[in-house]
Amino acid sequence: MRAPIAVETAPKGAARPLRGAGDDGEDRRGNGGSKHDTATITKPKTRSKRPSLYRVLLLNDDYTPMEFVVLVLQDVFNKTREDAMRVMLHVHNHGVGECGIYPFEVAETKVTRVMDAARKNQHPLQCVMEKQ
Ligand code: TYC
Repeated sequence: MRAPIAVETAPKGAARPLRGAGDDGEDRRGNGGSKHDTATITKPKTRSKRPSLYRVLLLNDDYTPMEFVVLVLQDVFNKTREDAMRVMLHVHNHGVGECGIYPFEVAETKVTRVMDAARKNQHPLQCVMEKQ
């Protein structure tokens, strides 16, 4: 007759280590995840740079009606009637004036809209952009 083998058992509810010798590393969440799961955030190698800005300018001429210029400034550059009038008069008196400052593609679109409207209405109004 053999002697009974003593088996040491932890009391009910006692803490067990998460990972014991010989287990497979899977955690006990039952989702196949591992307690070694990691998320890696890599720092960009180059820093993102601020976009270059461009000034959009209106040029004076002797023929484009003042009212047309004011409407363009309101419509394309979202100016109030008062601001549009001020910019138009500045261009009229000084030959050139700033409508706004924008990233390249926005500036380009605004220049195109002004030039398209001028051509459509047969006015010689000129609008240009320059790197700030
Ligand atoms: N000089 C124009 C006139 O007397 C008005 C005008 C203002 C034209 C601004 C162009 O960008 C301009 N009718």
